[in-house]
Amino acid sequence: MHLKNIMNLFLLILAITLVSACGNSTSEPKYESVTTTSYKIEYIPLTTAAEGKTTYKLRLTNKTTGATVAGKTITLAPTMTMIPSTSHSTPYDALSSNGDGTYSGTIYFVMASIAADGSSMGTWNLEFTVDGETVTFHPNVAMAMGSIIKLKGVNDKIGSMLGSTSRTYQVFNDGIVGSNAKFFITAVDDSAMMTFPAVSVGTTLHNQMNTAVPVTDMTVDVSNDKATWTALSDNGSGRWSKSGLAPLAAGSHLYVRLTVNGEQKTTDGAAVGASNAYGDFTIVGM
Ligand SMILES: [Cu+2]
Repeated sequence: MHLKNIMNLFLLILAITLVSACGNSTSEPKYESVTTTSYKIEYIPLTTAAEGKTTYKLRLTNKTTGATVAGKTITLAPTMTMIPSTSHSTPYDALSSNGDGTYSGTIYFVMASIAADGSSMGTWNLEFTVDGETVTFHPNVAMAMGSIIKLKGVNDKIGSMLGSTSRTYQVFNDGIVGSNAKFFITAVDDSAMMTFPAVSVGTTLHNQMNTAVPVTDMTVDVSNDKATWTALSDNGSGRWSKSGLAPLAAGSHLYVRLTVNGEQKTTDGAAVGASNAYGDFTIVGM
């Protein structure tokens, strides 16, 4: 055989190998998994873990038999270990059993773990417990535009190492599509940033003296021009929504104004002024 023919044969074999490798990729991908005494637990991302709303599933199987295990209660305790030393939590929804051994969950990350330049800002620890057995996953959480707005209380404070600090409210993009806006709104409620209750009328917050502060009056307004404002409906449990808005095209802005118990929240915790009176979601194309 000529050298050229040998080369051609080699390329042909290489091509066949690549095609068959691609053919195999239709089988289910391997997910990150951890085993406990009784179970194998797989973490199945449904969206790329990122600042803001992130959805995922867990799959629970019997470690010995490989059978799927449905109907269990799996609890979550998320914490971010910050560089250098502090730590905090983030809001999340309870996991629900899908009946087939998978469990669906949503985490609303208040912070990315990877900076825009790729450097690490800390580590997220997603600690799941089932039947007293605990596993921890550490997904990298990317930055994401248009995923979260943070607004601060002015006289609305929580405790801190310095005595008190402005309470931060998180307005999460829970679905801004077409002419519909859905938000999930939470607030920090303790000095260690470990509790993030969902905020609606009826929620009880706590001030810097740990005195209960019931939310008796709350409005969430949106605008695309900062002139005409439309109020969202309070669906309870921190879920706010409005349909029939002016079309929310990619690249446009949706301004958000938040008032709780008569106090309008601001981007910096200072009194309402010309530039700090509202948050701004930049609409990202889907
Ligand atoms: Cu953090």
